[in-house]
Amino acid sequence: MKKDTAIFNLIAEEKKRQTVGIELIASENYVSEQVMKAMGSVLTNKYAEGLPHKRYYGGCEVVDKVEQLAIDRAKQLFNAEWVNVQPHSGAQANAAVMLAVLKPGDKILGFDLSHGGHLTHGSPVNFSGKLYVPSFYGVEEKTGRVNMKKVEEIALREKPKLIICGASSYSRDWDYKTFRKIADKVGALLMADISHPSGLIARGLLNDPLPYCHIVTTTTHKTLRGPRGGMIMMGKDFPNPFGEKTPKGEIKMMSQLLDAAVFPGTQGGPLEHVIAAKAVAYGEALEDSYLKYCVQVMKNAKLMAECFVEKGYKVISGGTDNHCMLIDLRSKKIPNGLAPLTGKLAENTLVKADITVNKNMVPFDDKSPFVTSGIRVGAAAITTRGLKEKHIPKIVNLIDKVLMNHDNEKVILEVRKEVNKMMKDFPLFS
Ligand code: DSN
Repeated sequence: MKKDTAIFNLIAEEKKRQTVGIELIASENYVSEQVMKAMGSVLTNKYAEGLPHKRYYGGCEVVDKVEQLAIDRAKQLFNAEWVNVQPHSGAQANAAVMLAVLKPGDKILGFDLSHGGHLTHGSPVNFSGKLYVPSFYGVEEKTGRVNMKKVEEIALREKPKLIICGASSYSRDWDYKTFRKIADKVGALLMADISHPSGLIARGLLNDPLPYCHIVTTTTHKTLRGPRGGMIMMGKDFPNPFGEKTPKGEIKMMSQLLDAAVFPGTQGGPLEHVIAAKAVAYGEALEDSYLKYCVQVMKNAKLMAECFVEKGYKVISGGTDNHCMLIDLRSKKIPNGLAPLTGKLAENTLVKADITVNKNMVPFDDKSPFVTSGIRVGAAAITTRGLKEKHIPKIVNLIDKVLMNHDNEKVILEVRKEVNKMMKDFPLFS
């Protein structure tokens, strides 16, 4: 077989891009070499539809042990009674939950996408908004925070069957206890999607949804620092409230509905190589060094938000409790004659200086999702590289310098050189 130089040259190019730049996309991180090795292993060759020891294929005795280890470590990490580690992504995990607990046309209540929610929480362009009938809560314009009284009002009015808490760009912690009270009041099930802060939650640094939410989903590749993938968990399994029975006439447990919704409901063969990499990442996340990492992520993010505020940027809600923040660029004063900032312009200009962020809608945005008025910034990836508080003001200064000179290629090039020089001190790959 001929070596595929086209692809391997591109992989080398991407490796260089990841190495020389400052990565601030809040949903990205750098996995360890052993996580990558597990993903690139012979486990990719194996079909294993089903669950450990209940497969539809022969030869699964080794992958059974791999998947069981992933399950056991995930349970230990999150203090969960039940987990399914097979979802290929967070979207797949959420699709499986909805298939398990809803019928088409049922009502759901989620966090508004334009306020920081996620596509799979009821957006009209996503299966969740096409198959189910969504309503939304958002943040308050003044505080940038979710107001639980408003959530309750909307829940009482809409009577959803499923309430979803969790976000893809919200910098504050969640009041899962009050969400559960509201869910109980309206007879809804409660799901938390903790994809973004799951690592920080696992290590006890943020509120824990597992005692309060019926079902919890997460991706595995953000703060959790594992391979791209998803997972579904329950703090405690419970008899399904829909009366679905086993062939023997017993009420099925919720775990049975969820397992069936993952496979055969929404997926085929599990990706055992990715599940092995998840197991490695969960093992790493149980170590003391990962707790230290999470503490540093939060310190870096908090300081970064403060530095942006000091420079005159509006950080939604005024700061952050977790790893990320959302910046509304509209109120930043810019030099005379310079075109106003948008998320798109900021993202495109910063990338020329090897600083990567993503444009993001901000609450009450007047621009389209392709332009946006904001950027989302996170500290998970740079903290993996080893950056600490002393580096944060410098990064914010560099970002500000680029944005305040976004028409000046010379200044952008100077910043790029500084970025590349700075990141040389934080080698990533051996
Ligand atoms: N795209 C992910 C994020 O960036 O948060 C969510 O799916």
